[in-house]
Order: sequence, then C-alpha cells, then structure tokens
Amino acid sequence: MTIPVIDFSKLNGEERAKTMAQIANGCEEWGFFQLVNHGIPVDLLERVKMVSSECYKQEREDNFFKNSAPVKLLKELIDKKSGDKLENIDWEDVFLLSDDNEWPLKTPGFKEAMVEYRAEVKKLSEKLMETMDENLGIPKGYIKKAFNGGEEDNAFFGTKVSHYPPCPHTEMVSGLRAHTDAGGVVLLFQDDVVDGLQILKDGEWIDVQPIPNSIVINTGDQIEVLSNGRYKSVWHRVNAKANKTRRSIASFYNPSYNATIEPATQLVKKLENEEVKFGYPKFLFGDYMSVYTEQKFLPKEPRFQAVRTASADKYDATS
Ligand SMILES: O=C(O)CCC(=O)C(=O)O
Ligand SMILES: [Fe+2]
Repeated sequence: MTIPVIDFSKLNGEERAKTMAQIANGCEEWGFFQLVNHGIPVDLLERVKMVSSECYKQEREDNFFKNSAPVKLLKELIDKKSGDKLENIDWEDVFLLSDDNEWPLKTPGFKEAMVEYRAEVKKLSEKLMETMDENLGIPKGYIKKAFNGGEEDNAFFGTKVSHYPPCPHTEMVSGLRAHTDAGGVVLLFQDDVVDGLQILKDGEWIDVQPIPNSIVINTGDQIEVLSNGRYKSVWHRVNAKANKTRRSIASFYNPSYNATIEPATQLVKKLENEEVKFGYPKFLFGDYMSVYTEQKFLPKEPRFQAVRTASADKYDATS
C-alpha cells in the first residue's frame, strides 16, 4: 500500500475536477498524499538539498555525535545493558527557520536558497488550502483567514530542517516518535532515497515512499477541528536507520497563536447540548500549543478535551 500521488499541475486544465477529487480523497481517506508537478522549480529544490546537506555536515553533524542528548542517553542505556528502550527522545538533528529567528550562517548559499524555497512552499500551501476550502464547501480563503486570525499575514509559517543520522541501535530509539501534527498544513520535502517516514493507516504502519522532488502533504489537528472531523490528522513516525542519514524539510502553515480555531459554521449541523459537549472545541491556537507541547506524543482526543476545559471561561461552550 502506498499513499496517493497527485499531479498538481492538472489542477489548471481539463482534469481539474478529477484532481480536486484526488485531493479530497487524499485529505479524507489518508491525511497524507504526495504532490508531483507542484510548481516549485526543480533547480531550486536541487539547491535546497545541496545547502541543507552541506549545512548539516559543516555545522551540525559533529555536534550531534559529540554532544547531543540522544547520543549521550543511548550510550548510557547501552552501558546499563538493561534491555530498555529510549522512550523520551528522538534520534534527530533539527533546527527551525522562521521569519524572525536566527538561521545557520556559515554555509554559502544556505540563506538565499531557503528564503526562496520558503516563499515557494508558502505559495503552494495557500493554493492547497484553497483546494481544501472548495472541497469542503466553505468560502474561498476561509482556512487562510481563520489561521491568520482575520488579519493579513499573521499566520505562522515555519520550516523545520531535520536530519536523522545513522543510528547504531535502531531497535532502541525512534527517529521521531509517533504523533499527529498540531497545526494546519504540512509540506514535507523528504529525502530522495532514504525512507523512514511511516503513517498509520487502518491499524497498519505504511511507508511514505520517497519520490525525488515531490512534496508530501499532510494535515494537522487544526484542519481536523476546522473541518469538523472530515480531514483527520493522521499518526506518523520516523524510523531510525542503521547506515544512512535521512534529510527532511517540513514546512508548517499554522494558525497564529492568537487565532481562534473552531469548526467552520457551514460544516456544523445544529447540535444538541450533549453533542456540543463531545464535538470539537473552540479555542485560541496558543492555548492548544500549551497543551500540545506537553502531550505531543499522546493521542489527540485528550488534547482537545484539555483545551476545551482551559478555554471554558473564554468561550461559552454551548453557544
Ligand atoms: O521527518 C519527517 O519525515 C517527518 C517530520 C514530522 O513528522 C514533523 O516534523 O512533524
Ligand atoms: Fe509530524
């Protein structure tokens, strides 16, 4: 079984309806799909691969193996010979690029390529959200507007550059523990050849097959809430590999911390009070993130419950 692969360029031609249906199916039945011909220039993608690998080698790799927490903790565990696994840490090197944080500086061309890439992938995420608006039957621009809290360009757009270094004991630690994503839409530029990402589909872990220069799309908890459960966020994880380094660059289009998230009114039938209690909550995304930070690797339902309780005095839950 493999996740759907969708030719995004067909959205503009005769096959628009079919492509929209494929995207709807990807969102509803899978929560994950891959886009090919997505419009991000291949030469830019090639530069992004080059500068991120270079940056990892020059500025990160040494430190990972000499000083990082997962390396130290794994070594301690091996010395103990207890047969335990490392449950609370991931075998990854990761840093975040946003509009207002510090970026790695030493790798020539890194900043230029990543600024360009982030602009392209942000454009793609906005196009994609419009296809979701249309498929859900909500007004064009609804998701973007909700995530921006009604203001222009207020959403959070972050790019997480990850490397999963070779691991001497893949049975003792995960590359990235299973989770659903907190935010909106995630656009992942994964390694051309080294696999490792898996999603949980009908109770089974299946590989997200690498396709060079494709972009893997998945939706987070906020799209689940906004779509009133039509587009469910899906569990995924990364397995550590023994002999290879895997690169992945995940860009997140997330709500701003002060955006209010709730199911779109068009998607909510008039509910009885009891049902309202068990439906999706209404909350500030910042409040959700306070819960998520503590509970990222746990099921999402208790997170929705916790943020409902935390928000009860801000919003009347029955209105
Ligand atoms: O590295 C990957 O392939 C997935 C990363 C991921 O799931 C995340 O950053 O939330
Ligand atoms: Fe994720």
